[in-house]
Amino acid sequence: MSRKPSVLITGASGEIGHALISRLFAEDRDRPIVTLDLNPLPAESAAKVRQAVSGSILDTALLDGLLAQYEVDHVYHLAALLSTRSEFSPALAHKVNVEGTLNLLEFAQKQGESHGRPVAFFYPSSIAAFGVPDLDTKARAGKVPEDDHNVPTTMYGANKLYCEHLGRYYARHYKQLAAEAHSGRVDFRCVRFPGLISAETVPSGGTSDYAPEMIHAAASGQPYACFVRPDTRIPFMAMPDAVDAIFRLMEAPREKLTRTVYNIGAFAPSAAQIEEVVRRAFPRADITTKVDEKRQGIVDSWPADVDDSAARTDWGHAPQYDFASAFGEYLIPSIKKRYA
Ligand code: AKB
Repeated sequence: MSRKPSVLITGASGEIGHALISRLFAEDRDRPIVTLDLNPLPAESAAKVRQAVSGSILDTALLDGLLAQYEVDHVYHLAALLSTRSEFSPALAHKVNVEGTLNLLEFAQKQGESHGRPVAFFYPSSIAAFGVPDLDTKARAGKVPEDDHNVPTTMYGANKLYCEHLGRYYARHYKQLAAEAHSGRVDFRCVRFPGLISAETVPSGGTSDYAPEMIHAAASGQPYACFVRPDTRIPFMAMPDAVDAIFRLMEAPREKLTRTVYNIGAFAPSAAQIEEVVRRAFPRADITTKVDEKRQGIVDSWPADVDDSAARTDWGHAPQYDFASAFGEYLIPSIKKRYA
């Protein structure tokens, strides 16, 4: 039982969770962190949290138990089935991605009602929320703003887009016909992440995974067949900048935020450009291209880049790494050390 203001992270065993726990722990060791994931937390993360709960975000009894046990005022709801995985099990994806998010929003609403303060709720949406109809439109669209091309083709993208709206509903319109005001208990803050690349972990189940897979395979001496055409382009970001964006958004004064959902970008290389830097760093890399037309179709429906001017203006989004420094100063040196 902890009545100290606490943090709840779902999906904490995933890529973002790993980096987020390290940063939250480094910033404030006294703030209890509770995690919820089906998979066990890696030992390094487990050492930094108050309680690592093994369980599902669909288990409302478990969530009610956490509600009684902790005074949560920050939720980072990272649990999700990613885009490729979701296409193989769309109904399960809907359950986890939508019903799971609804459960967490309800949890945050109840927490806010019980301790009387708004619960800051971070939700990672994705460039998958976009759906660009064809490659000509993608080339013409350039940096796409948040409210354009919101017609995703994937179950994951549809889930993310809908949950963005659910979050806005809880933050601004919850039970709008009730006699007493109920909204405002959930302070919903969301970014649409581009593809993320971490030096420490390899993602699984996503469709932007070709970039991290290529570099980790090259560093570990494994052959890699890239599943998209060399000219394929979507935005990417180095993991430290993703975590930095989460912190900046969560720390921003509420009155500065003009939206609940923000695009964020950093760099937008083609697959050929990624392959070139990877080959330069690992001259013996065995990289080939074997296009998977279906996964290619998904990546082609995502924008080549995003307009993140609102994030830069409202809460100071300022990624430290561009394409050259993300690889040259962060990914390649750290990954070389990791696989040495
Ligand atoms: C995926 O590929 O599904 C994710 C994403 C772009 O949200 N990495």
